[in-house]
Amino acid sequence: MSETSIPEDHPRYASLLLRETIINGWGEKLVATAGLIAHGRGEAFDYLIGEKTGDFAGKAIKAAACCLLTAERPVLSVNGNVAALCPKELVTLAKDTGAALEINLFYRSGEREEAILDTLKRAGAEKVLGVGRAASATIPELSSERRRVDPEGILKADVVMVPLEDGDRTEGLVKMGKIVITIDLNPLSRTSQKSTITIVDNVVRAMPILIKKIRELKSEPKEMLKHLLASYNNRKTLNMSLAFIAERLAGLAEEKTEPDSNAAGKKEIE
Ligand code: PTJ
Repeated sequence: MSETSIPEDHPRYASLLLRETIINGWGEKLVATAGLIAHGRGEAFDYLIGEKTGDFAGKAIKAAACCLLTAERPVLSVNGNVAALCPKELVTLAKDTGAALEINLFYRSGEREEAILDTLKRAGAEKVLGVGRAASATIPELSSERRRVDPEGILKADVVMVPLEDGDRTEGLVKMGKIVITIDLNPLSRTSQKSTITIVDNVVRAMPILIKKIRELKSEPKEMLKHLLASYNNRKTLNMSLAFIAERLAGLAEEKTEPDSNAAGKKEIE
């Protein structure tokens, strides 16, 4: 499917490779056409945070690990982009936490459901909820296809992880009394703002760190994990991410005005 091969010495190799993964996912019908646009938006925000996992994301990842480890019925909601970018990590996370995997799509079609199901199975998933008629329950107040959920999964869940999501359902789930964890590069998105725990990071960087954190904390007493979770403040974390971006950009703008950053001997253009 890929139209070009990316040379390994390209300065943007990692980012371009990820873009190819999304394009290939679109070719295989996993990713919605709008998923390509969503990815581009993510790339822009990744530039702003310096394409690295910040401390703000680290704090949210720790809270998410505590939350998933103490949940009674956790569910990982899977859309096209996340299925294309990190299917193996989704399956590992589900196995390590006992969470169910449920396909939930904004642009739902039988063809996409099947393609995502196939990808998850190839990545080692044994059971996947939300496929076909199984998505027979409804999230109140939602009119999009996202309203269709599995009565055995998201409907009954106490904690739902919705990586790379659109805002409506996050609000709907929170109104239903559920704890919502998201991974979203845009700290200003409605999903980021409305979620209980927001990991402002690229899903491909955050997922392996989350898995590692869960393995680290797994043997800790549940009471201790609940205590850690209670001390977490998502507003503070979101503010940290915004302050980080603002300071980083201010620093970069400063660099450009250093006199020695001009070519030697050239006069600055007024
Ligand atoms: O597969 P479907 O049908 O369920 O549709 C999935 C998409 C992503 C198309 C749908 O949920 C959508 O339209 O989402 P939005 O409203 O575009 O929001 C996606 C959010 O994810 C944006 O805030 C992006 O900045 C962010 N994002 C994009 N790529 C990444 C990301 N966040 C983390 N990691 C990424 N790789």
